[in-house]
Amino acid sequence: MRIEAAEIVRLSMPLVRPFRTSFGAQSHRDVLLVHLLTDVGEGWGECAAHEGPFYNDEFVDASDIVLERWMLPAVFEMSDISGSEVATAIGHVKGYAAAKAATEMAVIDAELHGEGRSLADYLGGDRDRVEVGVSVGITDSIPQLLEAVRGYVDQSYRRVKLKIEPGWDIEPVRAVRQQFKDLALQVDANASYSPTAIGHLTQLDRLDLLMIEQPFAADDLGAHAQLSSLISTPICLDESILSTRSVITALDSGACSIVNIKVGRVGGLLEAKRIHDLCRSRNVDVWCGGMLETGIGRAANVALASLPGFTYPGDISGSDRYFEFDITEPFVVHDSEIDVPTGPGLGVSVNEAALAEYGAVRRAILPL
Ligand code: OSB
Ligand code: MG
Repeated sequence: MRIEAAEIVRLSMPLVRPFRTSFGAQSHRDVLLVHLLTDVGEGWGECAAHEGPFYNDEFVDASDIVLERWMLPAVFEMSDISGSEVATAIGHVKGYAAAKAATEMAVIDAELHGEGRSLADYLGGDRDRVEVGVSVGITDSIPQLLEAVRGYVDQSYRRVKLKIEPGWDIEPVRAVRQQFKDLALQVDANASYSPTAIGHLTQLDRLDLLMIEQPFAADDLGAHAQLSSLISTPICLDESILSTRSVITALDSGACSIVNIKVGRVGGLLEAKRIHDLCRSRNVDVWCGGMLETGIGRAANVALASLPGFTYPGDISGSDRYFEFDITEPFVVHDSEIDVPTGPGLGVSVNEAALAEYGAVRRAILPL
């Protein structure tokens, strides 16, 4: 397949409610899309990077530059490219996993349009619906948190993830647990604790949690292994997992027993699949993380989560949990599940009017 034209599309989408984590509060998503025209069809990819370098070191204006100057020209130069060759074609760029993932996603989407094949089928998905959950940000008070969780439970979500940080952990989580006895509950600290908090965090073990996600720094596998040895609640890693290599290191060091897979953190859908395959061969549970994606990135996440090793619900909520309106047909949650798209490629179409309503800025990158 040959790429004939590429554009970068940027837009800002207000969130229906601010999303607060240990690394800050966000009131909108600063979206970057890659749009390709090829000889077999068009393709879209979404870059999961956010406005600032606070979740990890990538941020969307940097992803934009790297895409324009190096990644898109590298794939454009190849007279014949397929999705499986993208990672190698742009592998000389260090880092920028979310920009890499967006490039690969757009190429795969175009390729699958040419074949009339769905992304779930291409990746090896084996179910029509996936179980999902919702990630609930830090609130100003426990009553506000209980009200937020109540709203999501009323919308049929059966699994809730609570964001925690030093000063917002045992008490709010215990309050939610006391009020929602049957809710599948887990917490995510986004690397906000120092290893000196290990003793404090062992108190979470009494709250019947599915898992504790990334309490310590991305490069501190030792602290995760230590906490893991003291409690029976599984530790899950997010920020620490950058590739199949880092999964092997993490598992071998005892730092985690569950892996959060995010396409934009590991450099693409195909590396995400390799991580899934590796974990499956070791009987390690995985689940699909989220980065507040639009319908484009969400379609990719849903397809990925349809693979058989995704044994916990994903951080893949309905479009209405994030945006007043999505830029594709909305993803809708029924009974804590989302249908896996069956159409070609990502299986969603981009609504050009919605892009315009969000004030999308489109820049032709190629041909120059
Ligand atoms: O750590 O999982 C995370 C959102 C932005 C950055 C990091 C994370 C998250 C979420 C939201 O938890 C998950 C979602 O997309 O709903
Ligand atoms: Mg996380």
